[in-house]
Amino acid sequence: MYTQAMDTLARESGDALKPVRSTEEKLLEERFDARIDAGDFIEAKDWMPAHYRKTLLRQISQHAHSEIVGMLPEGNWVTRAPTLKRKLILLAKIQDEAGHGLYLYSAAETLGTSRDQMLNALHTGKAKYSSIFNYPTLTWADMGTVGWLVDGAAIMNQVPICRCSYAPYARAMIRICREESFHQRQGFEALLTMMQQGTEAQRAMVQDAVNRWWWPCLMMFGPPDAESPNSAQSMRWGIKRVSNDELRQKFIDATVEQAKLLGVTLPDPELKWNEERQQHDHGPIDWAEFWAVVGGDGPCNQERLGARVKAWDDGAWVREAALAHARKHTPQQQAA
Ligand code: FAQ
Repeated sequence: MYTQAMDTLARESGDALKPVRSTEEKLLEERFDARIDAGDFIEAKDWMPAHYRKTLLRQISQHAHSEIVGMLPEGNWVTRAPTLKRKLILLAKIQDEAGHGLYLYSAAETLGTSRDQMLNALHTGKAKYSSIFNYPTLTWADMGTVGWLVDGAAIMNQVPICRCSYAPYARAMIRICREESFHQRQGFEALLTMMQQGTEAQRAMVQDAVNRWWWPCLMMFGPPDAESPNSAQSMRWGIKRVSNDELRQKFIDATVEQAKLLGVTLPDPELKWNEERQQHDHGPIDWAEFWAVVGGDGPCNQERLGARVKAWDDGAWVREAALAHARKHTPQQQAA
């Protein structure tokens, strides 16, 4: 399910493998490409190439997994929020993220896979989720920084997906982006409060959190365009509208100004405005760290996956009870 392999392959010259397609399929694909070129949205019941379906399933399910794994680093702080107001905001944010996971799993289900299959892929380590959630949240300032930077990066990436060619995904993203916007603002506001009304120690805590989250946030956008195997086809199909590097650059340019307002320093000595490009230059990103985290070797990968698997196992009785309840209320049962 998560590979990009085509189902029907024929060996041609040398070792190259090419999909076998009937004339009818070729026609359908031409019609599909024309719809994409015309900017049409594709609905669940429309014909679509198998590879388009697989690419969407991969991206939407990874996105759904990211939302529910993303609840864990924040859940860590619910019992330690400094005031009742902050605790309520944090709880609401975490609940929103559960909701985003549900919209996204529902959108992925329209492509013909079950939620159980997707969750099984997550629990067995076959499916990915965003690298960012494999970093620890060490202090209360991390909660503000996750809101400001992680949600900020998420919005930058997700706004263009509101125009994704697959309509159920695009519709889910519209609501998600509205809520992410609130998440980003509450994070910025929490940090601003600490920077403007806090003690010297609290300001240092904010700077330390920004130092730890900055580079992993830049990695959230994915590998550089030249090393992104999925980008070209996803852009062709209108699944992705803006490239990894372009989104990363837009995020940097927007965040530099916000950092000035906050009074924090972004931890990159090479970050500077380039008058000619009208964009900021930045220092090199440690892609070896990114791939290690994506490959399962980040600071919290085992803890995060372990927590998800435990939640699934501990919830078995709830699922069984819900099924038993649903069976009791089926029309056949009521008639008996
Ligand atoms: N982490 O060829 P590309 C959030 C993988 S939600 C892990 O460029 P693509 C809300 C990629 O899957 C955050 N893996 O791939 C929140 C591929 O592997 P595959 C999640 C990554 O798909 C906030 C390989 O590298 N957002 O934060 C990452 O064209 C706060 C090659 O990469 C989304 O999922 C990564 N960062 O572009 C919640 C948005 N980057 O699958 C709680 C939707 C790349 O071939 C608290 N997704 N990889 O084995 C996307 O826009 C795209 O999927 C990209 C990757 C841009 C993430």
